[in-house]
Amino acid sequence: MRTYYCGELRESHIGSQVIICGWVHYRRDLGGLIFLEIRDRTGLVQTVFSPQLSADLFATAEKIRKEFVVKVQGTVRARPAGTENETSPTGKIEISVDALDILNTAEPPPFYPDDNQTVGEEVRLKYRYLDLRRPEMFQRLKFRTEVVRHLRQYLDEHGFLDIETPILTKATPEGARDYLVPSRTYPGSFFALPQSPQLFKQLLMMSGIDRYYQVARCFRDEDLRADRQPEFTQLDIETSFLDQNAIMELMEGMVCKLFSDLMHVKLPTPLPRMSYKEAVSRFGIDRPDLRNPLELVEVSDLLKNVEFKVFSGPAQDKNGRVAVIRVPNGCERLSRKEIDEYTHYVSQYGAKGLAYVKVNDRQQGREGLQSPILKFLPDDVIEAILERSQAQTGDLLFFGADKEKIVNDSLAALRNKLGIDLGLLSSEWKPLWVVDFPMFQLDPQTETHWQPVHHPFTAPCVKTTIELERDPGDCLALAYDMVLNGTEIGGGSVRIHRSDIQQSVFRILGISDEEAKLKFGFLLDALKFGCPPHAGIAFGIDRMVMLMTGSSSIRDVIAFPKTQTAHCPLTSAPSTVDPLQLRELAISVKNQESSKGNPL
Ligand code: AMO
Ligand code: AMP
Repeated sequence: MRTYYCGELRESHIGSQVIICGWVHYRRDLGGLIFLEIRDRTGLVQTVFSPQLSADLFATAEKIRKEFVVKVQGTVRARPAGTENETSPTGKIEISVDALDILNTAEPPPFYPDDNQTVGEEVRLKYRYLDLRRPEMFQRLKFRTEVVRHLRQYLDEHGFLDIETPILTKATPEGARDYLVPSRTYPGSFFALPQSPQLFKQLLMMSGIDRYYQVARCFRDEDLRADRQPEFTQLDIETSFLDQNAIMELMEGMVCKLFSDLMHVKLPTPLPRMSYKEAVSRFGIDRPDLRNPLELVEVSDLLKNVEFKVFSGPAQDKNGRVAVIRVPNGCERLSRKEIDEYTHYVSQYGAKGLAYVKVNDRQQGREGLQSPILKFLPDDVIEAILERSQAQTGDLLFFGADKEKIVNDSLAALRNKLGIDLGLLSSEWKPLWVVDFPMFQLDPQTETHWQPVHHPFTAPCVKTTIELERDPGDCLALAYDMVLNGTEIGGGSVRIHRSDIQQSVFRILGISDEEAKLKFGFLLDALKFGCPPHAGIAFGIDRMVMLMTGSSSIRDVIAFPKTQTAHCPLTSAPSTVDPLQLRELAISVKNQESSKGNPL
């Protein structure tokens, strides 16, 4: 149909007869002349209709409206002097039109590709095909294609096989709820959509495949955030006979090459490594954003014996913590109102307050400080806190005191927010590996049951079940997360390849032998028939592309994402189904009222 894409035409084409196809992006009628800007995925080009050439053609052009789909034939010519557009790659030329076909008309759309700023995300997602006409959306999807192509190429060159695993499967525990699919042939039974291909990739190692990858769709029914979707894509990887260091090196080679090829960014090699313990102690979180210079400083030991119960209580509690964040020049950068706003902000994370100390003059000791809590603290403690936090004149100290989790969550969030609000983030890329995770953590609800920190197939550092069961809380895992600018982009582990260890982990997690057999019998069987040591990882492709394209939401790099409340405004999914369909599936919906409509 066409001879060129719109955005390809240049001065070198002057004099050529060309045919282009696309959407009418802009229409300008100057009475004597009509200008149509035609858009396709490569860009825009200006076309000109003059009544002298053909009255019919001019009459057709007059009928045209924005977003009509057209085919235009004409001759490329230089724009008259003074009318060039230096900002457009095609701005020096235009097409003098000889023939025009209207391939399709368009009603006025709810928004035009260039006025997206004024429409809300719900509307953008409802008319996603219009939203995707925007050049930046096209560029992101194109970049995503390139990312996936590069990753595949690296893995192909390193002997990996691309193997598909089932979508209709059994629960694959990754810590979220499952999306279930009812079976018609087995009434009352359900498939689960995979939270990840975890068990299948392990089975592939037991099959001797040795190196596997898959660009795999994963499904998790969990609370959504800017970097989480219920349906997302992993680059899923598994290898046999590689130890933790070997797989980490192979994977950082892949990520560094990707950044070098596509972003012209040289990431540090080897990537820095930090233990989970250090990350949580210094940043309150296991995915620290190292672009941010602020740190948490431990002061629990200094506050055990002070009168102020808000501090001494958590300082004496073995599950408590008191920590400080020092904000350089915080005295003048943060107003009283802003401090109150930060206090309110951390309350979402369970913090009961946010004590602060203004260091007006470091030389003057107590006299140089300003804070509602000073009266509760003795001189030596104050001095020790100032010393340890390296406070300087003009700095402001924020304090978190509570259960460890609350202090970590609230100060980590505060650190991130201060970093952004005060413009403290450096402009470098800051990747790291976080390693030496604990195997288990206590369920925050019951505080008595163990949960896996990764998934239950992750190998412990110890070699025997006796060591493992002696003190599960102390046991470290052979697990590693890749973190980039505060986002976890990948996570993996060495796997358990011995059935006694696997059974012991299930026992610690409170999964009885019968339940383990029922849920994971196939894995336990497979472990008995010659399972090689194996290790793997999965990268979140959407998250990587989000970071690489500088997008603020994962939804901007997915063609048809779900909203924050996990529905699709375009198709209105999820939606109710025909009662007949439910009957065939032997399903009756208990509460018709709540299931009546779709979520819109
Ligand atoms: P994990 O659960 O850490 O590990 O997931 C791996 C990576 O997938 C991405 N990710 C997500 N991206 C978007 N939306 C989500 N809801 C979401 N959840 C996870 C993250 C994360 O680092 N089977 C293991 C991997 C393994 O052990 O090999 C797993 O799925 O970038
Ligand atoms: P109060 O004695 O509750 O008035 O608190 C005195 C100061 O301590 C206020 O600035 C509170 O914001 C702060 N504060 C109270 N509870 C905590 C806490 N758990 N962690 C940090 N600061 C707190």
